[in-house]
Amino acid sequence: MKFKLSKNGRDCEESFLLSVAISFRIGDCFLPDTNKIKNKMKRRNFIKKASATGLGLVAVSSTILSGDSELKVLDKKVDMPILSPIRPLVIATWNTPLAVETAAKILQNGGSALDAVEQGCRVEEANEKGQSVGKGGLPDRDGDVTLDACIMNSKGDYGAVLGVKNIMHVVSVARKVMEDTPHVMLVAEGAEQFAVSKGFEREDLLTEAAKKAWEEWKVTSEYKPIINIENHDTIGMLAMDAKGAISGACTTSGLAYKMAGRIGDSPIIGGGLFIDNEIGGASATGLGEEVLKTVGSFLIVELMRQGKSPQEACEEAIGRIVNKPGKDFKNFQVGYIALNKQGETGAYSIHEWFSYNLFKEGENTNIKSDYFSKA
Ligand code: SD4
Repeated sequence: MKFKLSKNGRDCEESFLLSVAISFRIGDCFLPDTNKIKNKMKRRNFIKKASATGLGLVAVSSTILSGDSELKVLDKKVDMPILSPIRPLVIATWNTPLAVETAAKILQNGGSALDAVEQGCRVEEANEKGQSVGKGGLPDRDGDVTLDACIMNSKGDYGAVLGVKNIMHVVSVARKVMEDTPHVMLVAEGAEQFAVSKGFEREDLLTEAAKKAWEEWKVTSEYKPIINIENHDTIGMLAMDAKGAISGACTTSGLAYKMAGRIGDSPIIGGGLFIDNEIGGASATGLGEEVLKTVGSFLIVELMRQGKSPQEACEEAIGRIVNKPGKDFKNFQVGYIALNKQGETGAYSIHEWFSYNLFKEGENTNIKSDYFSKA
């Protein structure tokens, strides 16, 4: 089947496949009006099929794809990603609807994935009810709330702060580290001083509720970091904006009643978060020590690079933890989320009750993750 294509209607020919692929990218203006509805339907079917394969060999004109008004169709075959209609897209750990909605709104208004993940994570940092992130996070064994956060952009830049006291929006401090310093990580007092120098205000992060919980814990003071299998709020968020750029962020107060100075996976590149804009991104939650020992988020992105789907990659990363000889994983949880460049997502955890929020095709849904430990 052939269409006539040109600026007005018209003087160059290409295959139906090409016209559909191009019309998806640059709108319907090249298709004759009378065929618009019919072709929209065909385009949808085509896109569905194409996005299942991820890559398609199509004939394209680089001029057309750039949106240039000088339209020339060159007989040139290139491998190009078939764009899927799912942008923008946001995925985040746990039941974090407001954070995801905030990120999604930024993307729907044409904002960047980087702004989306930063602003989305800030919602949870400010949510005092969340006991493992930001203000209201449970303290370490000495009663100090210390926060960890990191952020990565689509260029592969990374910034992180570790063990920071008195500053609520550590994800934004991490972004400042990434953008305004020659370093990638700042820790403890140095990070706090840097934050203050950038205009962040010091405040007490220990809420009455968290103080009460800590005082109750002190009665037994069982010296064992607690990892609650069912109830977390540490947020790892991945977003893809309208341009297809992927960014991610992760922010936490870490394990409740941890040793002073303990750092988990959340602020560590490749542990709690990894982004490679060519491939996709991944983020982790749960017992950070186990995530770090398997470099979980980096592993997932590398598995996707080798051709695994986000779901398969998350499952294999959980497998690397639970299949260690003699590993007793009954009392800890790890959960992963991932997305790839085609807009496919995945999630998997060791135990039941890990969930994630997904914003896709205009809908923000909390979804229960599949899991390994099914008695
Ligand atoms: C940590 N991964 O510090 C974090 C904790 C977490 O929900 O995710 N809690 O190990």
